[in-house]
Amino acid sequence: MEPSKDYLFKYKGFYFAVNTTLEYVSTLEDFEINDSDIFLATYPKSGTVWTQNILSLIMYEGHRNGTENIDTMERIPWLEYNVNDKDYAQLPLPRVFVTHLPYYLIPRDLRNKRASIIYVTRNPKDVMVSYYHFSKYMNTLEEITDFNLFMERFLAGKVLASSWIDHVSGWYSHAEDFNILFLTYEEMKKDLRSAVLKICKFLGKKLSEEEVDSVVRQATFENMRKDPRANYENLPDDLVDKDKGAFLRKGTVGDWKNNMTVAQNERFDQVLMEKIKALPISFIWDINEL
Ligand code: PPS
Repeated sequence: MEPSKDYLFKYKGFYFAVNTTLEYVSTLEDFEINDSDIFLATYPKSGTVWTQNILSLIMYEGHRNGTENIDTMERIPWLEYNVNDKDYAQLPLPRVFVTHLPYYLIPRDLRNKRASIIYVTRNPKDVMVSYYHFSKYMNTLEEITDFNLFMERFLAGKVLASSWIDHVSGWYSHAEDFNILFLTYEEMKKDLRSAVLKICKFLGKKLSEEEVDSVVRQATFENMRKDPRANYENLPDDLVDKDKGAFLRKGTVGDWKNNMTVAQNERFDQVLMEKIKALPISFIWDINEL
């Protein structure tokens, strides 16, 4: 079954939500970049908002010490969903953007190792389960209550951001073209401080011990959940159904085990596991493996 045109449109083989336009996304390959730009790229539900908050805390002292009350989404805007029609060329440098774009639709100038990209992946069973719950919460996504049906859509890449495996393998196999740092959700979960330090090193940002402590403290699941700047709670009511979930839902590793039946897990493995094993990533599937 094809996704409903009320929710998604396709551009160059990639599904976008209808809260952006084909005219706009088709300009992004020519989007002008600065060498100081930072792009956070992810497949949905892989730890985007988490890393977005970490980047905001690392880059902006006023966020770290609480003197600036700016929502992460405003601070680090979505490249392909420019909902407020901002002139991105006018943003102060260094600009930080977040995107779900595949490697082949990203601004062309990022090739030749210009600017900095951070790409975060997460084990795809947790991605899929998180996505399933998210599609009930987000009014811009088609709500599919039948998990089996949602899984088939996910496996076929007929969801926003298309195929998970194509997204991840595309970015990894073109790593040489970019100045890119790869992180996983699970390594952030295992040792958040090390992940923060890795990001600082990659971006050449020197923070004191206390500043790193402050970033780590404000980026834990529990603290982010309470932080209106970081938890996306200020999204307009027409965009989300606040009775049906939250951006920060469980924040753990292995929640797929509470959602997938044995048969569904077998089906998932049958379709994707061979390709997953070919990726240069050792996925962690269970919280006890951390
Ligand atoms: S989106 O819609 O693509 O931007 O979603 P994304 O932010 O990529 O993914 C949402 C999941 O990330 C979890 N999350 C966190 N986990 C651990 N620690 C922190 N601080 C954190 N912040 C967000 C969030 O809970 C979603 O996962 P699930 O499994 O649904 O809980």
